[in-house]
Amino acid sequence: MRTQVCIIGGGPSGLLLALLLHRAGVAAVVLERKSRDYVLARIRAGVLEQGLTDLLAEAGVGTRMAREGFRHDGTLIAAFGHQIRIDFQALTGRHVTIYGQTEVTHDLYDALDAAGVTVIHEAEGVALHDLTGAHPHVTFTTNGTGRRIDCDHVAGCDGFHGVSRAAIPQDLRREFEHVYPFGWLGILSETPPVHDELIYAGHDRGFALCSMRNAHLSRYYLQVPLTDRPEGWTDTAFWDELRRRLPEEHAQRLATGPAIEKSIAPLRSFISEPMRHGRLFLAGDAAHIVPPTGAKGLNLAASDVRYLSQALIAAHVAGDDSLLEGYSARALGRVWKASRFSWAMTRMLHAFPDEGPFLRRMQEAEVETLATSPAAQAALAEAYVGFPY
Ligand code: FAS
Ligand code: PHB
Repeated sequence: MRTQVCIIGGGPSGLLLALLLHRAGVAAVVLERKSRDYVLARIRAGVLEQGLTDLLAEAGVGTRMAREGFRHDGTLIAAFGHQIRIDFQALTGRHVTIYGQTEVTHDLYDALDAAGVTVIHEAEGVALHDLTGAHPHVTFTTNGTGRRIDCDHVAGCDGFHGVSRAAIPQDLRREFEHVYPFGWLGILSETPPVHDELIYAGHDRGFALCSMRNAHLSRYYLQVPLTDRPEGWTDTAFWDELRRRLPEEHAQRLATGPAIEKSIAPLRSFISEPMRHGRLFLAGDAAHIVPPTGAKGLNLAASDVRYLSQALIAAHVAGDDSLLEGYSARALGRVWKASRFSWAMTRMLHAFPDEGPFLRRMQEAEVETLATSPAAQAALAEAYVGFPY
């Protein structure tokens, strides 16, 4: 088989890239390790920056999102006795949209099916070859049969645990990592959200986040030790702990019910440079991971895909490789700024008992500053709604 761009990974990065390329007349094939059902069963991000919603609309997959997504003009930061509403609209003129990543993935799959773009599922043993030579190609197996795709470029959209990043020789990669000493226990419940906007709550007992998917589906998270397991938390224990970490007025209003999904995700900050090696270009979690405190993971995948799709289209349609040459530096510029924001939000609102009372007072001072400084609130709002592409 031959194509122009072979995309490794059928998550949001790979699927959106395939759709944008197809709409510009650039041929692409997506190789996904898992089944479609497995990919569609994942519960992940929920907050979409305007840059992402605009890109999805441009890709022709904005209709259901516009109908079912929720526009949020602000969020609540609750810590150290303060409740600070960050007014995105007043401070930046922009908003975010609440629409689950699962729904984005559904919409992308539907659009790719309608466009007739090939997505090969359960592709095993994907390997990248001749990335700096004249015949870049990808090999893999499906149902035990060895297969090969010859291509002009490879897009590594296969997430943190994929194979693409490792195809860049170790001595050419610079990796930056910070692992946080806790995880997030997340649940999904068929209950009305506790508040009409998200609540990011800091407490001596640990961080809590109140999010949602729609008026009848809530998403909650608790900071938990890395040694915890989801099965070690009963629903009752979860709800009781969430109430302890929320301001009283919200705790009293909390509607509880059975968890329909319960999982623990570790938190890390990770960036691998460069995001290019010969004919291979990385996008999304394949190149970087952020703690979800800033709601940036999916949104950074989107800006990578915007830049990479523009570069590949220029190369294949106009024969201009200049954007490909500049892709890694351009993408990393936005990645580092969003990574700093995600790290700062995590540091401000989580409990770090091993770091002693000085850090706790620094966190308190940061929240006090946020409560009293319009400039500090504007800086948080600017980063949260998303830096310009
Ligand atoms: P993805 O990991 O989504 O997709 C990569 C795809 O490549 C997967 O489908 C995988 O099966 C496939 N793949 C892997 N190896 C392969 C191989 N060798 N061959 C072929 N295919 C291969 N972000 C937020 O903003 N907010 C959140 O709340 C949030 N929660 C998260 C919770 C969890 C548990 C995780 C893991 C991530 C979370 N994220 C969150 C971040 C997440 O949304 C990512 O940023 C987003 O999925 C990035 O999309 P992709 O780059 O497409 O990577
Ligand atoms: C979510 O709804 O899953 C979510 C929202 C905001 C975050 C992280 C996760 O910062």
